[in-house]
Amino acid sequence: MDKEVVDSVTMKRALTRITYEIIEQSKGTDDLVLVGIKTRGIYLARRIAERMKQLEGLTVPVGELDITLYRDDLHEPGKEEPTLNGSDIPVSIEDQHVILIDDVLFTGRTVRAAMDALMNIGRPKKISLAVLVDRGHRELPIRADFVGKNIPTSLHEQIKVAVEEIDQRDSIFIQKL
Ligand code: 3GP
Ligand code: 5GP
Ligand code: MG
Repeated sequence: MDKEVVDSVTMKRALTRITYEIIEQSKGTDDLVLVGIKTRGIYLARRIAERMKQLEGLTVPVGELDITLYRDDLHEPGKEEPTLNGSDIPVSIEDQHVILIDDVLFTGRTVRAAMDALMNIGRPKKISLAVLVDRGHRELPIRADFVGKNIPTSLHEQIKVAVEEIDQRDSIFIQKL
């Protein structure tokens, strides 16, 4: 059974807060590059960039990374590593401050793969991480700099993130497996 834990208004508010936090904590935004991770992280990255424009008139480039998990046991931490499927980053990340953006942070393996991919493309001066949901259960020493919602979960649960762009609504659910 699904339980909605974050509604549309709360989700938009969390994204606005993350946007303000990024602006506040970045000393100037000239060197910022937002990079969304595969499906939903990409939409979140685009939204944060839009908010930056609306709120402060800032223009920040947005790129995309497609990191795919080979494992089909999506719900159990597997041993296999996520691999890079493709990337589209429109600007040089050399000496830039890259903010990786994803919907859910779980084991941290996707983010580790994303950092590897970035390092192969260039040498950012800094990489930060923004996630809409931190569901816990890290298997690597990785933490997010900007978090929309901390949602403690059991391994028998799954977080469902819906975004308007592809799911026709904004909301976050917990689903028991
Ligand atoms: P996303 O591409 O929008 O992030 O991982 C592929 C998709 O499966 C993800 O969509 C994610 O939302 C969904 N998913 C749901 N539960 C899990 C999970 O436990 N692990 C992984 N890797 N993905 C999950
Ligand atoms: P990690 O690599 O940290 O284990 O998982 C992060 C990636 O897997 C994210 O891109 C996220 O989409 C997906 N993921 C892991 N757990 C969940 C979950 O419970 N819900 C959703 N929606 N995605 C998850
Ligand atoms: Mg994701």
